[in-house]
Formats: sequence, structure tokens, C-alpha cells
Amino acid sequence: MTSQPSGIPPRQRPRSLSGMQPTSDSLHIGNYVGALVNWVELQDSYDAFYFIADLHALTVPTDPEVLRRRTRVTAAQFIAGGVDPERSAVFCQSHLPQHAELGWVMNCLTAMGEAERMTQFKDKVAKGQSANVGLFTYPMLMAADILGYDADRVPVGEDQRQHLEITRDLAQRFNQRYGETLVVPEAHILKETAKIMELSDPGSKMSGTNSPDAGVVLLSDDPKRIVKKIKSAVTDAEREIRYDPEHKPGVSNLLVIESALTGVPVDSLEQGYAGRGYGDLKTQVADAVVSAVEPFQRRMRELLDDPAELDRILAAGAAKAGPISAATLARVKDRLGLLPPG
Ligand code: AQP
Repeated sequence: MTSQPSGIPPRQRPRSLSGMQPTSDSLHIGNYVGALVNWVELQDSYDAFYFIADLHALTVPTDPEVLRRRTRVTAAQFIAGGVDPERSAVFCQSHLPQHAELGWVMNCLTAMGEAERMTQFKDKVAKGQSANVGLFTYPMLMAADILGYDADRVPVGEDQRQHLEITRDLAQRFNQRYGETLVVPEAHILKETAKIMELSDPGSKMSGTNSPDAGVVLLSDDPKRIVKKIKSAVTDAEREIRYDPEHKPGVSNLLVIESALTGVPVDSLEQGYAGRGYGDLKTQVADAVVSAVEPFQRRMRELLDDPAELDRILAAGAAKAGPISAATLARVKDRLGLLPPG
């Protein structure tokens, strides 16, 4: 467990925490193998907190009905992917006002230049996303999400590494200025699956909001559509199937997806493909994805057929998570010198 500041109540087990935005109609295979699979694994040894980042989703203008639907879909997909709401708190970020309140404290702790260095913000603006102040301060709200739960480990994909680093810097800064108050978290990023690339452009990260339809496998895609997308994946002009992300990014991406879904290490897959062609690789990867996605989709449909039960799960998750972030916020406010209410 991460060393615990003296002001923090003792805990039986370390904590893991992460979130995903409900910004598209479904999570994609990159969210799944890059993050969700690790969330599920950490449940065994950590007290786990997994939330739908609906406040972060407001950085992209979305129709209210669509946001409501996507929020329930995201919750259903967490559970269909193996998050167990009996063991892990599954909740909506917006249900607990302490996220936004602690986010303000993080804003006030962050230097402008520090925020301006965040590459995700710069990339999104460069790609033409209209920037609002919420998008600019996204990493500070994310820091609040994590620090509010005294999280030890944060399972995320590679794209979140810089945000994790600023979170650590902010926790250390707060502790230096005001005394040991916040746990400094560690990122949990598994090397190979940390960045799943677009099928149609293996030079770009697979993204729910930025990738073209042909480049992204959604967990809700019909199996026939999945097969079609994988068969059309960009590879290269050679014939050899080997893991070499620099020279063969398309082939390497397919190998990583297959390995993550089947549990067979990439080097064993390479050996199995010796002397075979890209057609075989694509068929096998498509089979692996379809086999993983079919039971996932059945479970997702069951959950979405009972929105009241989903809402009950989210309420129970908030009831479990809320007192923890409320206690951290109270500790932070006290250290800052904010008077308690009368
Ligand atoms: N391609 C990816 N490979 C591995 N992990 C990934 N993650 C996202 N894309 C990949 C991880 O999934 C978690 C949720 O991230 P998110 O909610 O930011 O999802 P997203 O697909 O990145 O969503 P957007 O709306 O499409 O955002 P942008 O525009 O940033 O891509 C995180 O742990 C993330 O690392």
C-alpha cells in the first residue's frame, strides 16, 4: 500500500479508483483491454471505486437525453465487463458534489503554465475540438476524483499518464504546504495494452469521440460489423506476422488485442502464426473479439432492460463512496483554513 499520511484513517486494504466518460454510445475495445480488464483484476486485492465521469463528459456538448442514456450504458458496460457492484462501488461522479468542490481546490493549486502543458488538451484543440474552460481544467477535476478517495492505484491507459503525474504533483504540493493530508497515487498502466490504436490508422489512438467508425470496435457493435472492421484493418505491405509496434503498428495492434482477450502471450501468438498470412491473423483476432463481446452484450442487454436496478446499483455505489470523499474534503478544508459551517 502507498505510504499513508498520518491524518488519514487506517485501512484494511489499498484502494483502486478509476472512471470513464459517457461520451459515446458505447465503450470501445481500447477502453476494455486498456483499462476495464485491469479494473476487474484489481477488485480481488483492492477496495475498488469505479465511476462514470459524467461531469467530465460535459466538456463535450451533449444532448441531455443522450447523456442520460449513455450514462446508464456505461454503468451497464462496467458491470457486463466484470466489475462486481457487490464488491466495488460503481457510481456517477455527479452524484457526489465533493468531486467538483475538491476540483476547485485543485484548480487553485495549479499554475497556469502547468495546466497549459497538458498534451491531451493541446491535442484536442489541435484536432479542432472547441475548447471550453472545463476541458482546460479537466486534469484538475480528475485529480480531485482520485485524491478524494485516497486512492493508491489508478488503472488507466497510456493517454492518462500525464494527468496522473499532475495529480501526484498536486497531492505532494498540498501535503508540503498544508501538512500530510492526501495519498499520492500510483498509475497502473500495463505496457502492451496501454494504447490500442485505430484499426484504420494504427498511428492514432482508438478513441470514442475522435476515431472514424471503421477505426474503432465498439463493445456494442454487432458481431458481423466487428468482423468487417477487423478484416478491413490496415496492416502493411509485408507478409510476416510479428510484434514490432514501430515498423508494423497495425499487425502489432491486432496481436495485442488478441493476446489481451485470449490470455495467450504475444510471443506465443507470433510462433503460432509462423508461415501464415494476414488473412489468418484477422480471422483469429475477429474470433477472439466476437467470443469476448457476445456474452458481454447479453449481460449488457439484461442490465439495460432493468434501468431501475441499474439506478439502485449507482445509488448504492454513491452511498458507499460518498462518506469517503466527504471525509477527505473535510480534512482538506480544515487544512486550508476554511471555517466549518456554524
Ligand atoms: N485506445 C486506448 N487504448 C487503451 N486505453 C484507452 N483508454 C481510452 N482509449 C484507450 C482508457 O480508457 C479509459 C477511459 O477513457 P476515456 O473515458 O477518456 O475514453 P476515451 O475513449 O479516451 O474517450 P474519448 O471521449 O474518446 O476521449 P479522447 O478524446 O480522450 O479519446 C481511460 O483509462 C483511458 O486511458
